[in-house]
Amino acid sequence: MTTRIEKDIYVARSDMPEMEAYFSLVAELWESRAITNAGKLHEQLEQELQQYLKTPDFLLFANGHLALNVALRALDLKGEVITTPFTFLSTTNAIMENGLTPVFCDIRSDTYNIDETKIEALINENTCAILPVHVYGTPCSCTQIEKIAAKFGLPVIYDAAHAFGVEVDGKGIASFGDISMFSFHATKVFHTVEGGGLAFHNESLQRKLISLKNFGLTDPIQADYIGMNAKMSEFHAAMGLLNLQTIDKNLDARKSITERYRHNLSGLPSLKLSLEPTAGVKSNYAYFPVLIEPRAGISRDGLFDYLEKHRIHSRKYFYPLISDLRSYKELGFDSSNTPIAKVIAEKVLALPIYASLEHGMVDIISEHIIEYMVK
Ligand code: T4K
Repeated sequence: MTTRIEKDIYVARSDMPEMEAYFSLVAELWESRAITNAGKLHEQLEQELQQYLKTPDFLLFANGHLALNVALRALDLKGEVITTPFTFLSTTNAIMENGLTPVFCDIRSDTYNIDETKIEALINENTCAILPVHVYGTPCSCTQIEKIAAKFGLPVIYDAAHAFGVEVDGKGIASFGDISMFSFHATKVFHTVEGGGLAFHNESLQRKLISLKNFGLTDPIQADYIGMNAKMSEFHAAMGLLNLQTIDKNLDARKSITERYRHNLSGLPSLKLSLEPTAGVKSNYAYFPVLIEPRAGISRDGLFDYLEKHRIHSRKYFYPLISDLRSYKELGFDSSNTPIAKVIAEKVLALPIYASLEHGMVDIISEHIIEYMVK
């Protein structure tokens, strides 16, 4: 018998600052009426995030997707971009929206990130960039990827949407590659409701990135580029400033939830936990994915349905693979070229994790999983 769940439990739940603190921070906007276009709060958040992420340059955007789109546009790329099919649609849509062609590389079965040993075989005269994703916040094999990139003179743009606050040997995750994109969507470890950012260490990019997110304007009466509107408002920046005050406490809470799940679920037949962070990695515990090995009466979809019935809403992040989605399949993309990614996508399930998830509820979720898995 499992404990009855009285309210729905979702895969993520937005952290919210104290309501009064938010209202008092935005109150001045009624006076100033300067509510968007690089306002005061926006500038403050940009500076605080640049420090928190340990990156020399940092810019805020309206959301992670537009940030990635602008990053690709700023590099003036043409041709093929090597990336992973085990990601959210945003990654590859940003490539396509820039008139580029994604080339899917298979992933590693331990980290679910792009397999660096398979990148070089995909490089040809049309290759213009490598776009790896730190899936679930687990760092890619950055050093090896960058060695390959340097050998062929290719830029590396990391989709770090999941990797806010992750560090490797004391260095911010954005210290790798040419540009890293972070998502500050409501479902993320750190959020601004909607929002995103680009971290980079090539100062010459700054002017162009700022211009591209503001229609391409380079001064009030001149535009050097064809840009878009990807600016963050003051109301979003205010949410970010307050959420940044509690981020370390929230990351600690996520760590202890992760440990609780690991303790409850380790050794279960047919259920594989993901890798523990390797030495030197400061994780952000953004997601808690498990793999379900199918056997008689047990499957990932079966567990998903069972949990749904009991008001636990897990998610199949990232199933189907991008190359199996109709919009990509119709263009001729073929998931059989990435067999490991295909298998992982069919087995993976992301369990609920967010800072305010109580340990008692982690135990109840685990109880339901055990009830389903142990037959
Ligand atoms: N690259 C990667 C690798 C990404 O994963 C993403 C976004 C991006 C790029 C692009 O970044 P952004 O442009 O989004 O900044 C969600 C998010 O919308 C998306 O940001 C995220 N990745 C993706 C993995 O997940 P859904 O469709 O799963 O979200 P949704 O609405 O079903 O929400 C999941 C759960 O979160 C809900 O059941 C309840 C909770 N929730 C949701 C919302 C919207 C809240 O607690 N508060 C909320 O406001 O896409």
